Amino acid sequence: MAEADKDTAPADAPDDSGVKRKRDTELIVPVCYGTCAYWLGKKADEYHSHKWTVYLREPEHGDLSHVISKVVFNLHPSFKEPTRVLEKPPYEVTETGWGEFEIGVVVHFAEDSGEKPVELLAPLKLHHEAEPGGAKPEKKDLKRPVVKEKYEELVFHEPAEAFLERVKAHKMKPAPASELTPVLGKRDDRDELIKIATARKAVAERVAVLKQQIDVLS
Ligand code: SLL
Repeated sequence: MAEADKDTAPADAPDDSGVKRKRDTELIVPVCYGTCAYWLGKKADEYHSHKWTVYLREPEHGDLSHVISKVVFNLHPSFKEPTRVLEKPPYEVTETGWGEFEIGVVVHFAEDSGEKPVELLAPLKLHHEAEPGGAKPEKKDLKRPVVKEKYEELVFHEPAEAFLERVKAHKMKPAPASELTPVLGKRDDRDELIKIATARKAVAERVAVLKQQIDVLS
């Protein structure tokens, strides 16, 4: 260990649950989640006008099963068995329906993280929105998928040491492909997301170093 800490608690001491945590450190895991919907056209009926998928993924389509133990999607109660549990990637649920609603996306983490689950909300979008000031969506637009995706960073503040070491040493493999992979792979904001993720990671690392320097000075 580098040097003794000036706080009363010894550095990297186990917390109440007995998990040894890495002080002054943040582990950031970026994810994208959202919905992708298609109008069923001729196949549409009153209660099934759209086919949609709700998903959570790694921005570069990597496999996050070393961090995530399961993802629970909470659908609207009008669906049969609305609680859907996905224990491995692709973390996706595909359904058909008629209406929009908010889907709860509860992310559970690997046992050794000692972290509580996190709930995200994915608003299901079935219809193209008219661009502000732009033309109304045309008939041909109905065939294009409606993708509503959000970018989020899962931030593990003072992560469990064993978890951190395991995640750092892990070589990410690609997630299994799904019907969504080609649709989302083509999205033009993908490059932008990767740039944001890389920049934020660099900022977080810099902040961690600065915090350490402040601790040494104080
Ligand atoms: C709305 N608050 O009124 C929303 C509810 C519910 C959508 C939307 C069920 C499909 C099925 C379905 O699409 N529910 O029964 O298979 O717009």
